[in-house]
Amino acid sequence: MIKKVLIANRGEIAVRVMRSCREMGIKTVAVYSDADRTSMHVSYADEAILIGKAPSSDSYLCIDKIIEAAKLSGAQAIHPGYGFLSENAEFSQRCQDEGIIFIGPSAKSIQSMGDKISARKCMIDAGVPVVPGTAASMDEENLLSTCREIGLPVIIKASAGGGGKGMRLVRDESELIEAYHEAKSEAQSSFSSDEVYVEKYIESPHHIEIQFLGDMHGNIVHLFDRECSVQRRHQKIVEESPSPFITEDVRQRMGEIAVKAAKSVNYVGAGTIEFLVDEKMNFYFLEMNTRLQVEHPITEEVLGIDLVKEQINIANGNALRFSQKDIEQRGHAIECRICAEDTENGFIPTAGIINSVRTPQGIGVRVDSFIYDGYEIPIYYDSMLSKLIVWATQRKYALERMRRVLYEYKITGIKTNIDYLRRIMDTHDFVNGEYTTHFIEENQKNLSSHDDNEEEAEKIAVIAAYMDYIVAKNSEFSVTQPPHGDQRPISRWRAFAKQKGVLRI
Ligand code: MV4
Repeated sequence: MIKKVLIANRGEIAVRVMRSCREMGIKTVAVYSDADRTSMHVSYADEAILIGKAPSSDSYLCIDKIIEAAKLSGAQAIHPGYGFLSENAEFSQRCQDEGIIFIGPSAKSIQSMGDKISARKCMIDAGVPVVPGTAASMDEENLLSTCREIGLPVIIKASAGGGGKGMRLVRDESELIEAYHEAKSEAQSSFSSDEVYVEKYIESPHHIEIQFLGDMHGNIVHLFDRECSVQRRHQKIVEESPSPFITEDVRQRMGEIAVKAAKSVNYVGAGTIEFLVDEKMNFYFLEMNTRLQVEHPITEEVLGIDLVKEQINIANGNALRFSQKDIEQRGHAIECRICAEDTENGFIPTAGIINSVRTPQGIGVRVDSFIYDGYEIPIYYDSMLSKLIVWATQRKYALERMRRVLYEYKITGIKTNIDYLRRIMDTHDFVNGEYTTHFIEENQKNLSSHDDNEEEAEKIAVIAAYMDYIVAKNSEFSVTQPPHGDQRPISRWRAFAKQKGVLRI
């Protein structure tokens, strides 16, 4: 029985994992870097161990230090979260060799799914539909003939890749050789492997994934779908469940295929199978993720299942606590990723001190976060600060709720993408649930901020006028500054509002 878990991660996911541990009566051990002394995951845990300098390579990616911390603290298990060592086969193996439970699949599973060519091969053998393409590493001699067989356009991908790196789209035969060499050299420098393969390019696909769980007794269940097509440069921004695109019939078939895929590799733990879904709702295996994913909460909200608890239950060697017929999607969930970034300046990450946080609350609202008033965001890690998750009985109500909580969320001191997310929630295609992976590029105009200035000026004018009225009526009333939002003095609001021509008094 696991009584103490070391969480080999930081940020919101470390806190998220600890919350489930606490409910289960399991002690938690945090590990942290120099830059994370004041991080929330450190204060939340029962114990915390400093493991090194700020760069991840000296701390959160250091297998030896994390194993040592587990031994020092007497933790029987390690939860890797997402990112960092979560899909590192060597780490999973080291845990096993040291007699520590890795809360995740075996090194073998991680390895075979990490290599995209071998993953494709596994899936073909299992009878899972994959994108038409090559079954082996691509060499230059067979390149042209293979691409003619598949038919243009094709996409060249790195076998060790994922997430868009080392990927090249080829629409014309004349571009083929150059794209091939570019993909190869990018793959080499990013992943130290220049193995590439070729797939038919699916135009305007949806990115839809199926969550599943497998135990050590051979039981596998799928946990339905998540629509993840709102992405920018292969970074997901918004996810929702169920997908507004697929029909019940396609959803059932995708679920069954996911179970078949997981069974064929004797999968143990929580995993996700990603599909590309074309306009005709044909779906093709894309990748299998062998970790708990950032967007897992929308599945939890729709199913009422705590995925971290299930992971721990599986790691304890217990059988799954439910069967497929017990699992039903109820209502609709949306997640927005709140990031410290400047959406007006190429989405560059913004560092600095958070002055204040007003966190949304209320029915159907969940905030997975690790920020607090006065917290300084280190420059060394991911820019994601929190995840805003809403649930409601229907999609349209979930959308209304998301708009409301994005309004309520106020983070001052640093720039965030909250206004950008609000614009996504107001974009026609998102509102109607009619979007593909091209949503962000197709809506760049709607999503840029120029409209906001007018709206803001109007609000400022109203506030300024109201303040004037109060001051005139009662000179004892002290007008200072609002606790949140615009921290400029009243005089500057007035000047700004006047300049905009919206203030008449
Ligand atoms: C594709 C594709 C179209 N056809 N493969 C992007 C990242 C990596 N996970 C796979 N990706 C894609 N693979 C074929 N055969 C289009 C994409 C793609 C994409 C996929 C999911 C979400 C967003 C995307 C944005 C651009 C391209």
